[in-house]
Amino acid sequence: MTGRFVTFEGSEGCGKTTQIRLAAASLAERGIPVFETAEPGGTPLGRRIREILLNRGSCTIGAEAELLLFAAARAQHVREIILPALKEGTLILCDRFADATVAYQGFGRGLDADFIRILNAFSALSLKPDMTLLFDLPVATGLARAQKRAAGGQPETAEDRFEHEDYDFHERIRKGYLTLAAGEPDRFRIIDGAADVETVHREVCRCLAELS
Ligand code: Z5A
Repeated sequence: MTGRFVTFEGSEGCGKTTQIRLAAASLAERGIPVFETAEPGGTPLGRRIREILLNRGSCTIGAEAELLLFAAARAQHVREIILPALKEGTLILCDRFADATVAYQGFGRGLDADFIRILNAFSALSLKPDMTLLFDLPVATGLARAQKRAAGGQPETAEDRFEHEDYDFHERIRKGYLTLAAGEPDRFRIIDGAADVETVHREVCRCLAELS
């Protein structure tokens, strides 16, 4: 039996982490076993890489090194966690995956798109999600949410690396995701991330129901 692999993607403050938790809880309530994971993270190595990426003050990380760190975390995550879980027939909900590398390091940082495609295929063993939910919302709305969250004293997240980037950087990421979605309409579902949490959750459930 093979499982299903669903990724949650979007730009800053899009609400995907909120939604992955709600989706996992509602699937579990219905007795559907689900495994929730995230990138970078998901393995001990991934969590250490995440700490390096989070720790903005500790050392300089150039765009190329940043790309390779995300790829290294993914290589371990796919081999150690994702593929074995898929082989067991698990439904995996993953907070960001290879599309984030194309959007952030490709469209955002301007690194070579062809090289990123090759690196993504290498690190992910060419694994593609069965479905990708893209939470799309205006950049200003997402950044305002992230600022509100930061002001609320929630712990620093990796997005701090990116939230100090200029507005155009975030616009490029949004455009990058929408370009990816347009190129693979069978895999992507675009969800209005600006709607309220309950409305977005209903839409997520409707999309996930397509998998059964
Ligand atoms: N990254 C990369 O560059 N390359 C890669 O290959 C990979 C990742 C895999 C991941 O860090 C960072 O790494 C990410 C891209 C980069 N940087 N950014 N941006 P992360 O996982 O820690 O950060 P994140 O991906 O941005 O996720 P997040 O911090 O969990 O944010 P979110 O998923 O977009 O949103 P949220 O936490 O669910 O919600 C944000 C706030 O808005 C929060 O206070 C919520 O309560 C609120 N919220 C959520 N939904 C709503 C709605 N519907 N209405 C109003 N308010 C809402």
